[in-house]
Amino acid sequence: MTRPLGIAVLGTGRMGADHVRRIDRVVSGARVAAVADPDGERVKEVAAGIDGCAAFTDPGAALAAPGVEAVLIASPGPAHEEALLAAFARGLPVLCEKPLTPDAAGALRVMEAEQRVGRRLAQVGFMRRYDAEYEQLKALLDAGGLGRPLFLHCRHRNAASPSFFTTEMLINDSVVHEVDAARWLLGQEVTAVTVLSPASSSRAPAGLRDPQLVLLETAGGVVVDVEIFVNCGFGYQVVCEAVGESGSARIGDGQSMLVQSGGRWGGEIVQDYTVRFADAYDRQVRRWVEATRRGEVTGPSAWDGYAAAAVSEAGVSAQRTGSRTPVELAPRPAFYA
Ligand code: ISE
Repeated sequence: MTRPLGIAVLGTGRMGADHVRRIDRVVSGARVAAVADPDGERVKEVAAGIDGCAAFTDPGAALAAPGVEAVLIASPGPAHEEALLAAFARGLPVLCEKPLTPDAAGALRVMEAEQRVGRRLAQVGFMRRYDAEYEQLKALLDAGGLGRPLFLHCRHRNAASPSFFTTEMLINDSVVHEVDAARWLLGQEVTAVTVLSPASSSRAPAGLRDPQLVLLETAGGVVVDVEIFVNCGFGYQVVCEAVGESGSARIGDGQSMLVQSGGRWGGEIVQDYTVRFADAYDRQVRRWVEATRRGEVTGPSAWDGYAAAAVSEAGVSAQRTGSRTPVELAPRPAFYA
């Protein structure tokens, strides 16, 4: 293929608009052929200035638009299943923002539909797998550099949560990243989840239980603790320390310029995930475009999306009951081996 890959972007909110900009200006070999969003004004604004980009309020119309050969789904999680099934029906490869679906049953239906097509079409947007520091930590663990892993200590902090954020979303929208990162880094499934909630921060909007401590247990006996704090106020931080039998390694401390002046020293804390993970998002979309042009799917699969959704479901139940909750995972189909 010599001409650019025509992509339809579904959802032009914050992430969708960022992906449109990325495909249009950063990634070569691809172009935005269509965009769709229920907000008619917004979608027109996002399409304006992009050559040959059609704007729709109906996602189905965007998939059917001339020149569309692949789809990037960046609409809210509850809209993903319908969009994935519509893309599969047209045989279109998809990069779907996380979560694949908010619930495990929906993710199972997505896997079944993909298997009916008979070839892999979906990649899930777990972009941390494309972050340089995460890649380094994965390489170290895979090479046995820390010995057998025992713990992952994770911190995931957002400056502030959006107005629509719910207590459940702390798990299925935020901690879902640590769930995928833990599965990927360790090569092990998560088997049980426990959630502890301290008294909520006074910065948390009314009704939101924030922060929380989420404990994941894995099949190989690793314990992963995640502090999730989505209204920490001071910036965006994602830290992961792996502890093994022969050492530890930590990523995410941020390496901004160190300034010493006026009797003080310090640097800047990034405020946002689109900044902290900008390179990872670029690399993710670039590799997806390259693989799609070769007719391949190389990134996290619908199985990874399903496994993360199953852990999230156990996590939300653990939030409600306060009890340690086993993860119910269907057997992995050979299709996703
Ligand atoms: C958001 O959707 C993301 O994916 C961010 O990476 C995460 O930090 C944030 O908590 C989520 O709401």
